[in-house]
Order: sequence, then structure tokens, then C-alpha cells
Amino acid sequence: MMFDHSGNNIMAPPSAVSPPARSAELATPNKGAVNLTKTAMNTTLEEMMGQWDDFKFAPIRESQVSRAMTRRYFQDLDRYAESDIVIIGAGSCGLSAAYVLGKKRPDLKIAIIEASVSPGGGAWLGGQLFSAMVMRKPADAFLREVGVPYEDEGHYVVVKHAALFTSTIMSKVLQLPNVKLFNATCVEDLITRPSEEGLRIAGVVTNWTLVAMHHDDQSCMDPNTINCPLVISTTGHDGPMGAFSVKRLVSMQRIEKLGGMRGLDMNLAEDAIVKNTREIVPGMIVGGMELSEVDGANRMGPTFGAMVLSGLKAAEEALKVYEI
Ligand code: 48N
Repeated sequence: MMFDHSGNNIMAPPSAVSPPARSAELATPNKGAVNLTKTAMNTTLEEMMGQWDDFKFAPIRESQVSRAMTRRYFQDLDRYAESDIVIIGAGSCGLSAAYVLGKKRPDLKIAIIEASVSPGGGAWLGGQLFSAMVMRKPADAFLREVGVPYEDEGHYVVVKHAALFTSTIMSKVLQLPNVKLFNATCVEDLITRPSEEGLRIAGVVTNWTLVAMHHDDQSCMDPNTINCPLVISTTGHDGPMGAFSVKRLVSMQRIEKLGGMRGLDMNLAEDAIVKNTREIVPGMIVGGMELSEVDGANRMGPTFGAMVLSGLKAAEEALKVYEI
């Protein structure tokens, strides 16, 4: 659909287009289709360079920008209100799971809920302030799949900047037509249903992160919800927002207690996280570092192979639920 400056859908049949806006404020000097200067349409970067004297953007009305954003967002909210899978946390594990699922099952609606404005979790740097990212083999197979170049160092590989991995996987995930990222949005509770195996997870409760972080110092704003039969929680290890789902399962007495992440041991940690990524209660698969909190697994420190392969394993576990 394309809209004119009054927000009328100019692609709609004439009857559907409301009469031109009456208020002078809405009228534009050149009524009807605006004659755009060459600069604004069908030009190339080369043609623009050095021709800045008569440069002009195509004209716009602020409401067109507002409608371009809000129409799409609310269409997405409506579309994903019933999702097939919700992934909580767009860190390296959650993004890897989204990539595998979104590609293998383009028929499934997958919503990613990410508390931060900027998804990616801890995968923007290799560790502390160092940019290179290490992944131990065989996780290099995932890098080849998504097209991230690396240096081969024998038993491990090095991506020259962690942001190269994270931006590449995010770009691939965001281009998938059946995946929607809701960032700056926090899962602040879980939807549950009684079932013969005990409480099962049936969706998530969401709010703007800024609201969720200030429930104590402002009148509560009720949340929103997304129904789905399967949640993959990858909210990282403990921290202000970390290990959200497993801590909530304890507080609702669905699991007894957390094992608590153990000290750093790369070899023990990475094998355990990948092998044990699983459905920990009906309707919820936990992966990545959040799993170390529930299992009491070691942490691995600045190596990310287990994150991407835990994402792969989480996707595999989810596909079992959706086996055609
Ligand atoms: O990167 P993280 O924290 O989590 P993972 O498991 O994807 O990757 C972990 C990895 O970065 C490490 O910690 C490395 C390997 N170090 C290990 C070690 O030993 O130190 O991403 C979790 C994402 C973040 O983007 C959070 O903002 C988000 O989850 N998040 C949430 N999003 C929505 N609702 C919530 N309640 C929530 N809680 C966290």
C-alpha cells in the first residue's frame, strides 16, 4: 500500500480514498502527485556525489513516517499475538535458535522478545574489551552456514570482531519473513496452563522494558501477552535481567531451585551446555547460559561455540514438538 500526505491509501480504489483533507495545515502547495526532482528518485550514489547544490529529498509529511512505523508494528503485534514459538532473549544462543528454526520451518511464526534496545546480548565483544571472538570446533560449521569469515587456528577459530558474527546472524534472522524481533520489550512473566504433567508454559507476558524496570516507582502498567505452545528461553546467566525464566519457574514453585552457575571451566562448560539444552518443563526449552543457572553448570568465559550450538540444539528440540 502507498499513502498520500493525508494518509489516504492511494493504491486503493477511488471510492476508498477519503475526500482531500480540508485543513490548510494538511494541504501541500503542489496538490496531487508531487513532481519530484531527479535527485530524489531513481538516482545513484555516483550521480549524487558532487551535485549537492540542488540536492533535495523526496518530500514527506511527518504523519506518513508515523503511520509507516505504527501500522506495521500493530500489524505485527496482531500477527504474533498467537505465535508458534517465542524466543526470550536475542543473544548469541537465541539468535542462533531463531536462525535455524526460521529457515527450517518458514511456516512457523517465531517471535523474539529482547529486553534491550540493542539485541545481541554478550556477543558484541569477544571478552572484556577485546573484539576478536573465539569459537571452538566444531562450532565453525555454524559460522560457515551463516557466512562469517574466520581464522582457523586448529582446534578453534577466531572471528576478527565479535560484532561481525552478531551483526551477520542478526541480519540473517531479521530478513526471515516468519521471524519478528520485539526489542526494548521484556518478558516479565510466563503464561501457564494446568496439565497432567504439572503446569505447562503456554506463552509470555510482556511489557516495555522501561516499564518493567520501574514497576516499583510508578503506578503499575499492565502488560501484554503472546500465546504460544512453546517458549525457548535464552536470557543468559544471572544479572539484572538474566536467567529470567528459570528464576520465575522457581518463584512459581514449578522447579525446586536453581543449581547456580559454577566457576569457569571452558571444557566442562561448553560440552554440558550443548548436550543438556532441553525442555526443562513442558512448553519451555532452556538454552545458552541460562541453562548453567538451572543445571549448576560451569561457565565457559570468552568462547561462544556452545552458544551457537546450544541454539542449534534448542531448535532441534523445538522441531521435535513441531514434527510434521
Ligand atoms: O548473551 P546473553 O546474555 O545470553 P546467551 O546465553 O545467548 O549467551 C551467553 C554469552 O553471551 C555469554 O555469557 C558468554 C559465552 N560468557 C560466558 C561466561 O562464562 O561469562 O543474551 C541474553 C539476552 C540479552 O540480550 C538480554 O537483554 C535478554 O536476553 N534478556 C531478556 N529479554 C527479554 N525478557 C527478559 N526477561 C530478558 N532477560 C534477559
